[in-house]
Amino acid sequence: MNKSAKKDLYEAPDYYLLDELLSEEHKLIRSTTRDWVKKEVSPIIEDYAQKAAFPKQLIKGLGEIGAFGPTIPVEYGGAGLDYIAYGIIMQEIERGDSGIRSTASVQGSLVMYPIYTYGTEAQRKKYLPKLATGELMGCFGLTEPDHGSNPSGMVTNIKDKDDHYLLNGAKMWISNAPFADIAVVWAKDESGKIRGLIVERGMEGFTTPETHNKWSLRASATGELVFDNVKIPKENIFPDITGIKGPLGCLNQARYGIAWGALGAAMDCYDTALRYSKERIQFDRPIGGFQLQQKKLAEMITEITKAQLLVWRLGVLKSENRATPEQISMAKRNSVEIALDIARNARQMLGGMGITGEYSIMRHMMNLESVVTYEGTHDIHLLITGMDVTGINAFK
Ligand code: TGC
Ligand code: FAD
Repeated sequence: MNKSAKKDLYEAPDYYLLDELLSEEHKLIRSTTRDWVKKEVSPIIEDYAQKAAFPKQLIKGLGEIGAFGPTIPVEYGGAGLDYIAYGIIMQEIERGDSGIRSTASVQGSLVMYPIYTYGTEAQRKKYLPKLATGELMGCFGLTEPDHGSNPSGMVTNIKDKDDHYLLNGAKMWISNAPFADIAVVWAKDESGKIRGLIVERGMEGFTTPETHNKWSLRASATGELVFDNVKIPKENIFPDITGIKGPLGCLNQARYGIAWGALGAAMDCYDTALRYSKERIQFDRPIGGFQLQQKKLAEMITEITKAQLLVWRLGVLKSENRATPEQISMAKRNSVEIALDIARNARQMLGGMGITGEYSIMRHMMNLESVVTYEGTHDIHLLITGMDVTGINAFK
């Protein structure tokens, strides 16, 4: 067995000197996050993934490194950073594990972002500072058992009962649900308009059964949200946003983070395979000396470099408020696709060792099967690009 297994020796590839595009602050944020991942995530993550448990003890540290709501203004407990910084944080965390990045994405992009963007001042003050530290954890309920890619068809509903709303329905595949203190939930009102509301754990009729037997994102907790005549105080609704553009607006934030994050997983797989290829001897030479293995490595670094440029440019556009949802879809889809390809090839390069938990590759590969599906499937993002370039809707 390779002696370096288990020890986190990660060195990030930067083939085109893209560090020169980053500010000193970006680099500082990156090294802080990278050090935290090496110290807190790498030593324990394989164990938690194997036993299919979420390492709750990481929540406090995630809050401390600014992973929860990095772009939310400081006055609400966020870090007030730009989108490159947010991307870098997601990249470094997912370099450790997609499930831990999921927790951060959901908290920042799918819970804090809608409360900040659509919420009342009272909702912002009540929830955001505690969400930023991890004192409160949130989840995001959009997907339903019969409405995944087509969330507009949702059947979860609210009825106006004068002094409160009555919420009924169910959400499925919800990250963080089993332990979340609050849920941002999307439901239809009597007129069929989609509304967003904040549901708190402890409200009567609200339960969050955990989803078991996942082969992917095993270190992330996934569950259902079940609403059986849950009384929601009127002050818990987002007042002005209606329609599917409300939740889709949040998805833009999270998909952007995934575009950077999946690249982190790809970079970890590449780095691991490169190191292994120089150490592993077969036929009296390092396997990295064989053309077939060099082809794999050369293609990996080419795709990583192209994707690094894509997400960097997207980050600039996003910081300038010029990134379109369609550009975000392209980057999410591309990063996850290349990450999955790289993980599969890197795994093969490690031979039998590649299937073990001694290395991170197989865990990344299995995690990425969720990442390619959630936040819009690979197909859905392709159709978004297709519609954007042709002007023709091929969804329905
Ligand atoms: P469509 O008719 O195309 O549009 C309706 C309205 O919405 C607007 N819109 C957007 N607004 C903001 N951002 C976007 N990305 C938007 N896309 C569309 C659109 O302009 C229109 O506005 P208006 O003013 O004219 O009303 O909507 P549709 O119902 O046909 O749906 C389109 C489609 C299929 C692309 C969309 O529904 C979709 O993206 N489906 C995929 C579902 C999805 O991504 N679910 C993710 C669930 S959350 C999750 O997976 C979290 S995992 C987290 C983790 O663990 O990291
Ligand atoms: P379906 O929509 O049933 O799709 C099945 C297949 O059909 C896919 O290949 C899809 O691409 C294809 N397809 C669908 N429509 C079309 C079309 N028009 N044209 C061509 N092909 C099509 N959701 C949340 O709300 N919150 C969360 O926190 C959350 N976390 C998740 C965590 C995990 C681990 C996973 C696996 C999912 C999570 N999701 C969450 C749900 C996720 O967003 C959905 O799984 C995803 O949107 C796809 O929906 P579906 O699984 O119902 O697949």
